[in-house]
Amino acid sequence: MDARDPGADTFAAKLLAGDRVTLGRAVNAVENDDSGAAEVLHAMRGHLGRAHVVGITGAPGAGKSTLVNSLIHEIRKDGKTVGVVAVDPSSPLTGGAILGDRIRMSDHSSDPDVFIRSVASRGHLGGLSRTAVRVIDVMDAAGKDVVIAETVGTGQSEVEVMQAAQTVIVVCAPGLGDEIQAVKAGILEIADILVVNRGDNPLANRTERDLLEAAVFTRDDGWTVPVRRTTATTGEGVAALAETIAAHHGHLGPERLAAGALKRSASLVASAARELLERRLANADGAEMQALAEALLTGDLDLETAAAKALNRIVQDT
Ligand SMILES: Nc1nc2c(ncn2[C@@H]2O[C@H](COP(=O)(O)OP(=O)(O)O)[C@@H](O)[C@H]2O)c(=O)[nH]1
Ligand SMILES: [Mg+2]
Repeated sequence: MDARDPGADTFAAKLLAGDRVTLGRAVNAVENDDSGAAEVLHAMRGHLGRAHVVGITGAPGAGKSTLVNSLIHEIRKDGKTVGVVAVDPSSPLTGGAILGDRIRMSDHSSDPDVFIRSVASRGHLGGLSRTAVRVIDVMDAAGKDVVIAETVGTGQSEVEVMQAAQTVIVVCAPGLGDEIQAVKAGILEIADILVVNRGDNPLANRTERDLLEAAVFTRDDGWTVPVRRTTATTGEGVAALAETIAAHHGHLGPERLAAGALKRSASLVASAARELLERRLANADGAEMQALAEALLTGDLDLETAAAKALNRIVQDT
């Protein structure tokens, strides 16, 4: 950017231009929900919804991080830029698994067009999924063409992160014995693409067959969920997977891609509204709140009515 451009040096301009240091700072601000977060959200306005958001989920040890590392190679061959958000709810303090993720994706640590960030459960007041989705948003606004979110496919927060993805990949691995459990748990239902990783394992054929029998179906929108086999450690099958991801992107088309971005935008609005409400509640008129509390105690009001009245009050105060 031209140094004489008055906007060139601003935080927002640097973020939107994909400046690495600024992107790192923006992600920190969003993660810590500190005073800089509002500036980041403001800067992102009008710049969301360009990235293809790809979710990768599956049991621990299935090879997701290794697969992401291989996938980045393929995506970079097309000249596209990549952001990765690795979500780990299981490592609150030590960050052991997170460290592992970083090592497995370390091929790309010197590539300026690849930005990788791990999000652990430590210290996220607003919830892990909200933080992760916001980090996805920041990477999108910073111009990453593809944003990959890796989660361990179990808890509610991971499901929420996958809902923010436009293409969901469920990774299974032979020998973990969880394919059928995954079907039962409904996790395969969210898959747009199924992957049998550890393709070098002798049991991979069997897993592939099981999945083809248990899980392949054609969606209402005409997409037949494919099963791809990969060996993440060698990269075998990963080019075909990258093509399948691109094919799903093409299948979605602009309207449904936009709908995915709209969903993330809606989640931003909802969480901002929740924060606003809590702040207002904390600052609400003491006497009025006390009157409602007394009415509840005496039985003049039931709890729901009292809450509705409190809500009305703080909304009127705008
Ligand atoms: N043999 C083999 N090992 C793999 C493959 N993919 C991953 N691994 C290994 O499996 C372990 C767990 O991989 P990781 O990517 O951390 O799994 P994640 O927990 O799903 O992210 C690591 O030691 C990887 O090197 C594969 O395709 N074949
Ligand atoms: Mg991992």
